[in-house]
Amino acid sequence: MATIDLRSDTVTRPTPAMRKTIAEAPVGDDVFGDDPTVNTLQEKVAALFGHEAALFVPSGTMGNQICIACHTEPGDEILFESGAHIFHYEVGAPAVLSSVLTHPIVGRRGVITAADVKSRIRPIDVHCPRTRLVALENTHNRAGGTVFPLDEIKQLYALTREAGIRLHLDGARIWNAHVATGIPLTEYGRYFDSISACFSKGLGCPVGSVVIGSRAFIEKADRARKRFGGGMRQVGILAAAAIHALDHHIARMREDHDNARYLATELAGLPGIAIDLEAVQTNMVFMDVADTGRSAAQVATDLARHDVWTIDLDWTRLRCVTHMDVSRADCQRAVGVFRTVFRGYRS
Ligand code: TLP
Repeated sequence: MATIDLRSDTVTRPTPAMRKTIAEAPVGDDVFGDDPTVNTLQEKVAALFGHEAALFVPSGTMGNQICIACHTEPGDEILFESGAHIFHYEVGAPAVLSSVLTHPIVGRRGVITAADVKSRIRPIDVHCPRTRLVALENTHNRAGGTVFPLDEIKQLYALTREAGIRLHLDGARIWNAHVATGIPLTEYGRYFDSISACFSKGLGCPVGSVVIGSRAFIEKADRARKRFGGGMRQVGILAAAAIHALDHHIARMREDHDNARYLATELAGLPGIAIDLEAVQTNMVFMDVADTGRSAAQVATDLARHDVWTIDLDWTRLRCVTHMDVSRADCQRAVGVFRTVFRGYRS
C-alpha cells in the first residue's frame, strides 16, 4: 500500500507541470540581482501583499531570522505567543544569531491580544531590555493551524505604532489563512512591518520562502541573507516553482481544509482521541491520545505500521496535516487505519 504521509505539508513533491516550469525557467546570478525569474517572483509577491519589495530566501526559518536580525539590536527583547515556531523550532536562533531576549506570552489557540502585549512592553529605563518586536504567526502551527483574527491584528498594529515597536508576521502558511477567511493578502500585508511566507508548505514547492517589507527593509534583509549564507545563484529554477504555485495552487488549498475537517470529524468520535474541533480551521488536525494510555510517539509508530504517517508533537499530542499529495480517498483510508489501531488498544 502507498504511504499516506500526514506528517507535514512540507512533504509535497513538485507536480509534472511545476517540474516543466522549473526546467524552462530563465536564470542568472541572483547574488548580482541578475536572475530574471527571481526578480519577477519578488515583484509579484511584493504586489500581492501591497509592499514595496520582497526577497527570495531558502527557508521559512531563515526568513524569520533575517527579519528578527534586521529589526533588533543585541540585548533587545522580542514578544510572541508561547507556541511560536520561532521559539520552538528554530534551534534557538533568536539568541544565537541576533542575541535577543525571547519573551513568550501564553495565548488562546495561538492568539495574543493587544492587552496581552501592552502589559509586557518594557518602560524606557536604563535597567531594562528594549522591547523591539512583536511576532505573530498566521496560521499558527502549534495551536493547530488556527487563523489569527484580523481585528486582533489591527489592534496589535495600532499598539505597536503607538509604542514605536515593530510587528512581524511568520506567515509560513498565510496562504491558508487567506483561503480560509477570504481576507485579501494585501489586507494582511497592511498591518506588518515584515512578513515571511513559505512556498514549500501547502503551496507544494520543493524549496523556498520570501521576506516582504519596505524597500529599505529589504535592502537590509539582503545583506542579512548574505551574512547567513543564504545568497543563492541561478535560483530562478526554484523561483519558477513558486510563481507556478502562486498561479495554480492557492485556491486548491480549500480541498486540504475540507480534508482536514473530514478527518477531524471522523476521528473525533473514536474512543481514546480528543480533538478540539474549533481549532480545526485550516489544514491541520491535532489530537490528544492520552486516553489510550500510550504516548503519541507510540500511536504514530502503530499507525505507521499500516502506512499512515503522522507526527508526535509532545507526549500526548499527534498532528495530521493535509496537503496536495493527500486525496479524500487517502483520508478515508487513513480513518480506517485509525479505527483499526484504536480498536486494538481497547481489546
Ligand atoms: N514548520 C515545520 C516544522 O519546522 C515544524 C512543519 O512541519 O510544520 N514558520 C512556521 C509557522 C512553520 O510551520 C515552519 C515549518 C517554519 C516557519 C519554518 O520553515 P522552514 O522549514 O522552511 O524553515
